[in-house]
Amino acid sequence: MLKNLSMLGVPLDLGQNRRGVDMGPSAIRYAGVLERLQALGYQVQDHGDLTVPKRYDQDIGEDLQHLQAVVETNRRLAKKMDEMMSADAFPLVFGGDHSISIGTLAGISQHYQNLGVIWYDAHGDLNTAETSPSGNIHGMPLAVSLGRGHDSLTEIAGGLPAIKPENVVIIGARALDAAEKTLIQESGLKVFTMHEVDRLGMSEVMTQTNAYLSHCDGIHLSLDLDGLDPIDAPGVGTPVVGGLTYRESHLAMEMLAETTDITSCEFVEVNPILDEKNKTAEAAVALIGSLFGEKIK
Ligand code: 6HN
Ligand code: MN
Ligand code: MN
Ligand code: MN
Repeated sequence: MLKNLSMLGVPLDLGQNRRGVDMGPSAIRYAGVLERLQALGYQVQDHGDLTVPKRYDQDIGEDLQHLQAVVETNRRLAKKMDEMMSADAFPLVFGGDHSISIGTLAGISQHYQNLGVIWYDAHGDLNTAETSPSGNIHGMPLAVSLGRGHDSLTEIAGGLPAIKPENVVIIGARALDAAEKTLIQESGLKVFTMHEVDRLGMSEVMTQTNAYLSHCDGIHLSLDLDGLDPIDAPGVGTPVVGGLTYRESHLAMEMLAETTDITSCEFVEVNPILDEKNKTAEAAVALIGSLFGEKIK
């Protein structure tokens, strides 16, 4: 892994409708992410937080809520990611809600032929305006990155899909909408639902994930904290019971550190207003520690 890291916060909360996730980057910084990475020997350049527009009253929209603000933020984020990649630093991004993946993947994917994506999440985030039960764009970023969705969202990656379906692995899914299940079947996305995690164990899931993505020339980890069980990560806007434990998640990060060459990552959906004493931000920072090579001995 590169020893130079570029850290960026994206305090966007308009991809969903619970306030507070815009404070995610602060909570993660407060939980000591910088010190943790420096102690591991990394040079970290903190780019601060991307400026995010306020809610536009005229931009509510029913099937694509706050579309204009989400598009504007992700356009600028894609540009920023591109700059960070060109400076040869490993990009580490903090959300904000998961709609920011539209911009991170749009910017990063330009630098690879075959970017792999590990989507660690309770959800598939595979909705479009037509299938979404909520109109919340944070339920759509994986679909958009695969080239499906409203033009103003897919155009952020230049009109071509940022990623290919055969380069995606979803881990921890347990709340898939009907249309998301159909899309998974049709496009052949690799999914380790909680059922598979239970049957195989996290160790085998990570071994198979590594083998599945071995042809990729870069691998982005998109970790939604709601992939974890709400007992371990209560500070999220869309919690789903029956999730990945803190220990399973640690093992996943440790195995990525040992065998899978992750080339960029983001930690999203930390909402300190819904949290218990910054527990979720602290879980995120502990997982970041493991991902970047922290060991028990
Ligand atoms: N997230 N599938 C639901 C929706 O509204 O589309 C929930 C999405 C949650 C998205 O947690 O990033
Ligand atoms: Mn999310
Ligand atoms: Mn989720
Ligand atoms: Mn998500």
